[in-house]
Amino acid sequence: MSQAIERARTYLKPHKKLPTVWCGGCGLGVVMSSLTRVMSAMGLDKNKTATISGIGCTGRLPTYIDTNTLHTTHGRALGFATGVKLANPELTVITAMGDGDSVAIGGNHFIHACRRNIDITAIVVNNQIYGMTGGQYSPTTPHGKRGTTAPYGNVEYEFDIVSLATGAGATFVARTSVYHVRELDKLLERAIRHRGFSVVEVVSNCYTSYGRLNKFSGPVDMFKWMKESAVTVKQAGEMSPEELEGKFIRGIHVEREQPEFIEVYDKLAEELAADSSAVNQKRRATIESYQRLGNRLKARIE
Ligand SMILES: Cc1ncc(C[n+]2csc(CCOP(=O)(O)OP(=O)(O)O)c2C)c(N)n1
Ligand code: SF4
Repeated sequence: MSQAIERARTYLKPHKKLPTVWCGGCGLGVVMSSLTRVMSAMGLDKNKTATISGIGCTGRLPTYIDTNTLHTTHGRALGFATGVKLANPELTVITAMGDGDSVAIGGNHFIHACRRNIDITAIVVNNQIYGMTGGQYSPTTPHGKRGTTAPYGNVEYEFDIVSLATGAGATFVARTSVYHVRELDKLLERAIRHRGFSVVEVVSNCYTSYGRLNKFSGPVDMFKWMKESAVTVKQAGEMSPEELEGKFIRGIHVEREQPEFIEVYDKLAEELAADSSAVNQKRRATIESYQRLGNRLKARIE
């Protein structure tokens, strides 16, 4: 075993039995090994790192990682992560969520975390289905594809997670797949280093609950699909919408600076504490504005 792999393995809990609970050929193992490689390459202090998930096959990921970990409720990884980060801003906080976890039941938390720009990294493993519960279609199941709840093909249209995160204001947004492992390592590291809310969508495969229903011959066939369907941001810039049909665009989509939520919050709190008269003035102004509103309403009623 190479030294790099040995170092990465130290980021796995020693008492956890391997192999994992995941099905053979599932992309989740690729995501976990990439994350541990990146953690070890960055030398992340395990005691100063928190890996947090909701529920689902992806939700099992932190249970193997040897940092502070939280396996929370479905759709609430980012809610818990926000609390953890606010309580201890020193921590590097990473969440791992499935597509259902992040943009179905957790959709509201997702868009507001993007908007808030809190320094958390969100890894969204998009296998295009509810894997754990047996293949119900999710918000990223492509139109026309089958799920157990869409036996004749999905009549809804799918979310584009990158566009959703971008529109909601995330300051780092990237996408790759479990086929593009080296890129995955690079993007995860870049996202973790980014100061603000970062999203890495990882297109993955669930042969058990999605592939079988959609005529893939096995997990390898799904990796082949990823290889053939991915185009880089640069290539996409030179392609027509027709040529981009059925493709996904990998690479960095957004990378920009914006003051981070906790920094802004702490600065404001400091300023207000330093100038208590400003607090009183603001309170007075608020009370007066409510009084004026009350008087106007009263006058209307009379
Ligand atoms: C509040 C609540 N609703 C529903 C469930 C059932 N449930 C467990 S996992 C899951 C879907 C998981 O799909 P996804 O988030 O895409 O993750 P994957 O398993 O594909 O990694 C659902 C609906 C639950 N555990 N809690
Ligand atoms: S059900 Fe799908 S997502 Fe879950 S472990 Fe199996 S292959 Fe992976």
